[in-house]
Amino acid sequence: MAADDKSLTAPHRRQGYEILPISQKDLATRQTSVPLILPNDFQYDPSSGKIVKKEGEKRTHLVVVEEALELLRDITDPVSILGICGPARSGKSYVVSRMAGAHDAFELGNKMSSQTLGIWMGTKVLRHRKEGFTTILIDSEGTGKYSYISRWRISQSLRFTSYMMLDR
Ligand SMILES: Nc1nc2c(ncn2[C@@H]2O[C@H](COP(=O)(O)OP(=O)(O)O)[C@@H](O)[C@H]2O)c(=O)[nH]1
Ligand SMILES: [Mg+2]
Repeated sequence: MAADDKSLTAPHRRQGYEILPISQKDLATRQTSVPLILPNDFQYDPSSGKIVKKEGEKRTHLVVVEEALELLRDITDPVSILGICGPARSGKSYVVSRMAGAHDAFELGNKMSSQTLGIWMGTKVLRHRKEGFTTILIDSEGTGKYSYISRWRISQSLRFTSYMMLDR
């Protein structure tokens, strides 16, 4: 769903926000969200927008996705982060998609297992017209029985990601 659906973006406008692309780079126009942090045994393929399992690689740590960092480097405004974390299948991706002014800016789950892997970033940001700051939207892998990553690691990664971005 395009972010210019008037009924989806009316609440943003009322609060003084506009929804803008995070960057003018092609990737930001082709995809509504991109992975920011992935487990090391997965790789991002920017041409398809999918993440691919690296066969034979053991999962040992999380890695930052360079293509997502490149988009962040284009922001010149002061930045705030709006991230969501919690149990799988609790509507996180749906809520953060609505924050982006769309129905499905972040992939929605229809299985019991977590649909979102690692930590993802929206390619649309909210910009407050008067205050002049940019809010980046972050979605995260659900925690719980079917999750790959523990709740602790997700919340730590989100905190660390926010810290890195705000400290630029
Ligand atoms: N009816 C309804 N469905 C919802 C709501 N929030 C999420 N869903 C649906 O529930 C499923 C899981 O939501 P998702 O956002 O992917 O959950 P996540 O795993 O926490 O990210 C999806 O099919 C959503 O469309 C809601 O408020 N109402
Ligand atoms: Mg999700």
